[in-house]
Amino acid sequence: MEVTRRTLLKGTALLGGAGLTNYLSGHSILASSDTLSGTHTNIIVGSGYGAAVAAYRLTRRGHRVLLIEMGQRWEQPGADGKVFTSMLTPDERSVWLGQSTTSPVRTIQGVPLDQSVPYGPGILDFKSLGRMSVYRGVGYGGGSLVNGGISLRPRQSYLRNVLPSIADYRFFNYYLPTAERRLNLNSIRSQFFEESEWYAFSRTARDSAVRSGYEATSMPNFYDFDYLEREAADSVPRSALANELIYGNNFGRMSLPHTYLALAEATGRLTVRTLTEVVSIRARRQGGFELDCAERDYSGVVVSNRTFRAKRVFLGAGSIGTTELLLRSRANGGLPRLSEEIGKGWGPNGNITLGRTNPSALPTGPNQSTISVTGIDCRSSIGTYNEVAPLPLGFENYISYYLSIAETSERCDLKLVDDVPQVTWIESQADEAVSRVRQTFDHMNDIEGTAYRTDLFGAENKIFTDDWTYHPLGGVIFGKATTEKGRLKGHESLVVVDGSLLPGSIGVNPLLTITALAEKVMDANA
Ligand code: FAE
Repeated sequence: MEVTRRTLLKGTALLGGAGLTNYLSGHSILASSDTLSGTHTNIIVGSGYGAAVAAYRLTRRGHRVLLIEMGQRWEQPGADGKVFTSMLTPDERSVWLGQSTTSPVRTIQGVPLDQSVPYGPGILDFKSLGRMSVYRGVGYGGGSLVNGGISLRPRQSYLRNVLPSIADYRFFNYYLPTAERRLNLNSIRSQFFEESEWYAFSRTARDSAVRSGYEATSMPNFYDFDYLEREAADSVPRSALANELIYGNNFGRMSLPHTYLALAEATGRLTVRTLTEVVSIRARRQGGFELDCAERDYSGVVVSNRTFRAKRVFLGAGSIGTTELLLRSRANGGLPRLSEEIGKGWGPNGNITLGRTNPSALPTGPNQSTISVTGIDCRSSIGTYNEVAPLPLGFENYISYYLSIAETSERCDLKLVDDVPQVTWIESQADEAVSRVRQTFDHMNDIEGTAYRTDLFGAENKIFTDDWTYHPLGGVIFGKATTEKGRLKGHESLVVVDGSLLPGSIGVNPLLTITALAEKVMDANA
């Protein structure tokens, strides 16, 4: 019989949990030639964009690396034969340590979309931080497992504004193109886009934008568009065309385990330890660090604690994960020399969502691909970038749904309150972003004779969501909390590589900028 995660899980229950789960969580390391004893030269925390770049660059330079990731390695199929669930049928694989989904669109015509799920270490985390909440991917591959794959360059003029020290010729002409190449970006074929029933929703929104005098552009992605075309032709199993996205894609998604991390593993120098959360870091008097970790089993329960030693640590746990870890390690005396800058410069990247109702002459189609390909670029006029997002409900709903990213100067602090991460963000800090987005779509509604949807975001007839983000940024700002090499001031053998380095607004979806900045940081540290 093939041993899968799920048959092992069953076994875990039979054995009463601990023995087998210890075997499971240690499995990847036992299989490797590396050793747990002694001091590791390099430990990477997390496995999202920044961490994957660090793993790739270090291993390619001949360094051995231990990578510690708090989520699962998503490889083994469940009882339904699939590794990931669709958005319509979530289960214990879908939500990180929770018992209900938190859908970005809460209701349609008063009908709630959230569903109960069994508790487990699933792939998508929804975390309330006070007046702002965040979504984040959890697992080997981080955000690349769940995100929309939209990979855009920031405007140089805006980056110069928010983080001038990186917005130079080399960043735009070397680091961004390098990241684009290594992420395997591609774009939809225009003839397929114009003809496919799966992109009627995008064409309708594109045409409204053009009639409104806005620029509509095609957005690059790491989802494989050749595969997507074959999905449409029914010659391969469907994924983007089968409602798969925010809980993972079973096919087509060229996530980090297929690109950067695959190349790092191919060197034989990368050891991966999953279901292991780094909870605190301590500087050792004799140099190097100790990382205190909690190990979970596949039911999400912490089954053991373990400490690893490293000479150098690369922090890639994301804006929330890395900042939380550093704040805790400073507070408990583990990293006493960290600067007061830790936790500052945080923001939700101006994320606002909204829907518009189209007239019946402008259908959006019952069949919608989950991969967004059209962006409405109003950055140089209004300071918004608006991606046309799908609402794949399986019936004609005439809704154009958007995730807008508004340029904004609002920032706040990320703090630990009773050891729980909280932001000091207050509601009025979203006003600038909402006002830019309202300007963008009031004009479109005027031109099109259309109206906003009031039934998508809960009971209060809310038109814009301004209280959650897919794009948490900041907390460890490059050049402020770190040196210009990404090394933490006060503890320079700790190197930060993730989205915490970027101040809370970059005007566009962040994954490409995070990857490019990690390439720059690793140039100085590999
Ligand atoms: P990230 O990718 O979040 O990886 C951090 C990793 O660290 C995760 O795997 C965590 O499980 C792990 N971790 C955290 N704490 C610990 C700890 N204490 N110990 C061990 N491991 C830990 O970090 N961005 C775009 O540019 N385009 C999009 O289309 C897009 N769509 C999105 C859609 C969704 C639903 C979501 C949630 C995000 C989306 N994003 C998008 C945002 C993007 O995925 C995010 O900015 C990057 O993934 C952040 O990269 P980092 O390297 O900072």
